[in-house]
Amino acid sequence: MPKDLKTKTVEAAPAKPGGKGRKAAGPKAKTAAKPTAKKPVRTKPPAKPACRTGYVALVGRPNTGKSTLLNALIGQKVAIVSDKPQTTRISILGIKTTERGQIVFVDNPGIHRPLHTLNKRMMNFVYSALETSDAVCLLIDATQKFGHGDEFVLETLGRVKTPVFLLINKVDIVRKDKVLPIIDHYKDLFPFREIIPISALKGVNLDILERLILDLLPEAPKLYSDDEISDQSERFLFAEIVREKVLRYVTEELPFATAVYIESIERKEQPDWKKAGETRPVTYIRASIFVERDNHRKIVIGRHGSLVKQIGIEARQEIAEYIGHKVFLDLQVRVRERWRDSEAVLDLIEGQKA
Ligand SMILES: Nc1nc2c(ncn2[C@@H]2O[C@H](COP(=O)(O)OP(=O)(O)OP(=O)(O)O)[C@@H](O)[C@H]2O)c(=O)[nH]1
Ligand SMILES: [Mg+2]
Repeated sequence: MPKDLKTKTVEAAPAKPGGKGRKAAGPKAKTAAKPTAKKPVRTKPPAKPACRTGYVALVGRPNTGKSTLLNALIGQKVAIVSDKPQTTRISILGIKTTERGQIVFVDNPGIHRPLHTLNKRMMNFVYSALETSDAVCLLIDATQKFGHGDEFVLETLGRVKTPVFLLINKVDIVRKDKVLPIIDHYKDLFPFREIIPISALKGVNLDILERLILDLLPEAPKLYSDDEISDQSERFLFAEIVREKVLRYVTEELPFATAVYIESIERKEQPDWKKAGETRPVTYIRASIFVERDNHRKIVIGRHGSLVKQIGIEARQEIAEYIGHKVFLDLQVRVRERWRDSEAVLDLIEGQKA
């Protein structure tokens, strides 16, 4: 890969006050303007800065913190997060509207070598995000050693023609002296526009990232209204919330072999027993958790149904908080053999996003 020494690096920690950073204009400013004007001066209103808008793809190996970053940048939970790899399965938009413009972040599945049809579809989301975005943020995990997976990621980026930021994530849990060798290693591997150590979890350097992205986005009108934050439907979000709770409790093969399908969402008005004659909204949700084998089903159900009950409690609470009223959640665990290779099941699950 070409060497490019122009890659710029942002410091891990913000400059200390009084340190080496650029100083604000001091007393000099006082002497700058002499009141000499005799003629009336027509002051033009300052030109409104151009609105900058574009798509920014978040890519990287599974588990590097892309969805955590998306949520931190938007300031609200848009994508689910887990400590299991391959959590995100389809691209999700997070729309950030600021005074300077609109950044449409595209969270993606982690880059990996695909085995099942599900994984091929996941990678297709990554490829199309890379092709259609105005900039790319490649996240790496500062706690992980460079390996074959990272080589594969860099190969995948070979097709990218737009600026690529390298974000060294999770710097909150590595010693500062571990970050510099990572920067040194990566800057010779790809012509990154900038290399920025960040912590998606703690919000470190995200303001700098946002500013640098806006600097390079094209001047264009906004694509979404100011109050829109994502492109996903409520239905898809609810399915994802259930899946996030499943991922919290399952291990080994199961995180990869589980999918969630929302069968129905029904909103009803029910008599409010606190206020005579009035009603209150209640939402009834029926959801299926798909697994591939009967032993998977037994694990997800748990002893006397204890695990599926716990998953249901946590998902119901979060969904109720999101919609702001009472929710009933009916969860069924169903076996769908080899669903990861079934176009029909995959269509069903992806179709929930529309
Ligand atoms: N300490 C620390 N942990 C982080 C940070 N960012 C993410 N994590 C953790 O890393 C794990 C993976 O985070 P995700 O946001 O789901 O990662 P992802 O890249 O979206 O993963 P996939 O969707 O599987 O590709 C979770 O346990 C997060 O809490 C960070 O800045 N610091
Ligand atoms: Mg993710």
